[in-house]
Amino acid sequence: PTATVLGYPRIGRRRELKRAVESFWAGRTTADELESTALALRRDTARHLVSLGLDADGGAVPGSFSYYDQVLDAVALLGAVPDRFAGLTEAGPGGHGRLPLAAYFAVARGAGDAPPLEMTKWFDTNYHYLVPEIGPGTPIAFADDRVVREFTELARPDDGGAPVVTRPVLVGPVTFLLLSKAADGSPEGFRPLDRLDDVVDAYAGVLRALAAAGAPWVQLDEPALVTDLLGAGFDEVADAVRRAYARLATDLAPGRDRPAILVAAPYGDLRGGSGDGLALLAGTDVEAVAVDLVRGSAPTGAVPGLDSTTLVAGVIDGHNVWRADLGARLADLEGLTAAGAGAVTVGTSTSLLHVPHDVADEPRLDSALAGWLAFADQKVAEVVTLATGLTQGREAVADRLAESAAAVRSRAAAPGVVVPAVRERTAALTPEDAERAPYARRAAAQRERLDLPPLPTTTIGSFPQTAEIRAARAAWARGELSDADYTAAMRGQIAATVALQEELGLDVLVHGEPERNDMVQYFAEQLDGFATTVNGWVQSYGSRCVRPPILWGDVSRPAPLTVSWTAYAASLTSKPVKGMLTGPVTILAWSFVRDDLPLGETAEQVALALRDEVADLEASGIGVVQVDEPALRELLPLRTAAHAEYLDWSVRSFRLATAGADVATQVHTHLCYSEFGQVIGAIDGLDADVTSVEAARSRMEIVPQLADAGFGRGIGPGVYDIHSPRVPSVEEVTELVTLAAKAIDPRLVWVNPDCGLKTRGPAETRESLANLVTATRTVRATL
Ligand code: THG
Ligand code: ZN
Repeated sequence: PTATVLGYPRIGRRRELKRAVESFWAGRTTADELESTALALRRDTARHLVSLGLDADGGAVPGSFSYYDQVLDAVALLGAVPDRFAGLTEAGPGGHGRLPLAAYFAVARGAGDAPPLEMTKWFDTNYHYLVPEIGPGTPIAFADDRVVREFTELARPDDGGAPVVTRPVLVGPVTFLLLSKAADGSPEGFRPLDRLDDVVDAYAGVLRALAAAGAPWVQLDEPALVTDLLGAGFDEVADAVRRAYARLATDLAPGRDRPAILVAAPYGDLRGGSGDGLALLAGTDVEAVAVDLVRGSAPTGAVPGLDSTTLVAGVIDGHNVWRADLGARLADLEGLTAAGAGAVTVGTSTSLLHVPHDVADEPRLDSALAGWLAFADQKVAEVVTLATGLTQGREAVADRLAESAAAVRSRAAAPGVVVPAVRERTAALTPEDAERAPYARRAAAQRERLDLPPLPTTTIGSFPQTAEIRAARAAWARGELSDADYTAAMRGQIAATVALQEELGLDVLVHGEPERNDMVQYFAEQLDGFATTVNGWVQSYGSRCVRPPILWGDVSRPAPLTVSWTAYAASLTSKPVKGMLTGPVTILAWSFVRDDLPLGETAEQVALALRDEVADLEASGIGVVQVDEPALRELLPLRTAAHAEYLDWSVRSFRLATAGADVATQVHTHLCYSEFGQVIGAIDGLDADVTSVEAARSRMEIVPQLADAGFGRGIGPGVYDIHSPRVPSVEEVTELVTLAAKAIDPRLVWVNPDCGLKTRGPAETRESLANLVTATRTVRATL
């Protein structure tokens, strides 16, 4: 094929899959009903992609469906199920343990006492995958032929509709193992990659079965080649790739024993690390290599072996929503052909999983802005246009090139894209704007102002978002609830949350955030420079989705964002109330960011808007302000060489947001998703007075790490794992608080849950927080 995409959203344009899966979980539908809904969705999707211009018969349409997660799918394919779920498997083809649908979801979500696989961020995206647990004895075989069945269902449909010959997409064997962690109880020194030969053998079985079913192509995703963050150096990854693809590509006869193989290396630069990943792949016998030409660089000179390999040139951004400059991209493609690539296929830089379905589903977007955007469907059309231009010449697509050029021009000149007052303010910033007074002075002033007990207790900010709260917000959004009634409803919630915290005896209170749908969307809705969508859902994990705002212009704050809610809460209590803001890095990480301004500069603009909000909170009498940065780790570049620059602008933007605060104002921050190792220095660099972090599951592991790094400010390691409905006992919390107070100066320790309580139920929240306060009082008495 001359045009393809590396993957397509699977949740459905109206989140059909989410609804079907959640209804199965709730017991409202059977596994068979779920399977048939999913089949209909896969058929519609594949035929839709053909209608957008992808070939129906050559493997151009990706078979990238998943019920929950593509890494979990690989676990199921291999039957690589941790022991605690072994009882849920049944015998599949070849007698290996296969997961029925209910068991597949149990591995993702936990079952009874068996905790689910851990979840973590997928490369530098807001998508989360499930972390496989691989030990020396974990079963690994070709255990489940779902991928073959899904191919056959579309290639030979039984609904009388048009067939589509798809290209099944699997996580590649090397990446699968590098994303895995060693199963508990593995011997010292064991690494999942030690099981490469077993995984490759199983994949060989899959490829044989796909060839037998008539699949012309298979796609194996190996983004491990573009990152330095998976704990293996280039030489080790290269060695694994050579071994894996010698067995899969060389030993199996193409066409007979296997489909043609496309190895995809999305999310980064295949050539930008310590070795040349493109030359490595071109040197194997795989038929095609997909490179990310948005993040990565194109080959300029000859690459040995590339003349006999198809290059899938990822020139259309799968990670962002801007309409491409097609003329410029066509020039890039023409350059590739000139540089000696064999055949060139036009593709996306990554799967389109990370963008919403269709701009046409956004009736409320400003029409000029809509014209600058490309969601998944528009991107498929762009790829098809470029392929036509490449094979038939520019004249064949002259109209579409002209439209694209006009959109690019209109965007560059549009009001709001560049706002001189915003640019002047960032240009005038000085290093002092990012500096607060020395910590010792701040700490003394804050002690005097806040008068907190040792081991102060607090929460991370959000309280349970009950059905009642969500219904009120939705009714208001639909115009069915007046502003006054909505304000009254939210104030009622805030008053109840404040009363609850006083009753429980917490020391620093919050208002509970009933007015916020999402901690980024809430701010984006109120800041100039952002737009929000109605149907722009993107899968975050499993059935959960987010609607990332679109940051299209210079950012400013037309009016205070949070002050009225926080000040209302403060008016109800004599205890300190903490103002709650989302930090600049997280606002950027969870939005679609502009591609016409360096991220660091956009971060400065957001930081200054937040700085003004901090000042307004202070002016209304608020003495504690928290600026959350849960995504600090997520945006860490995949290449180590780029870390210093990133950490520099990200830390600076947080400091710009907070450094205007008075010495007596206590600045808090909050980080989640563990994996703090690479950002410990940056956590210190934020210079917050108090930092709360996720720590319960790792049993306070981060506290000694911070102590070793010389961290000397307030630290609140989470003592209550809010990802589970379990109520932690007083004994458990006592033990964790004691552990923390031994690992670092106890005068620095705060006691709080791991994260916000928005997803928890009211009853378990009350009970858990009561235990947290009781435990803290016990430990206080021993100090
Ligand atoms: N906001 C955004 N991104 C995030 C988080 C967030 N990424 C990381 C983490 N938190 C992901 N966690 C979640 C948790 C819950 C949901 C989504 C991501 C969720 N979504 C609702 C759903 O799919 O039903 C829809 C929410 C809505 O109505 O807006 O529950 O907090 N941006
Ligand atoms: Zn958190």
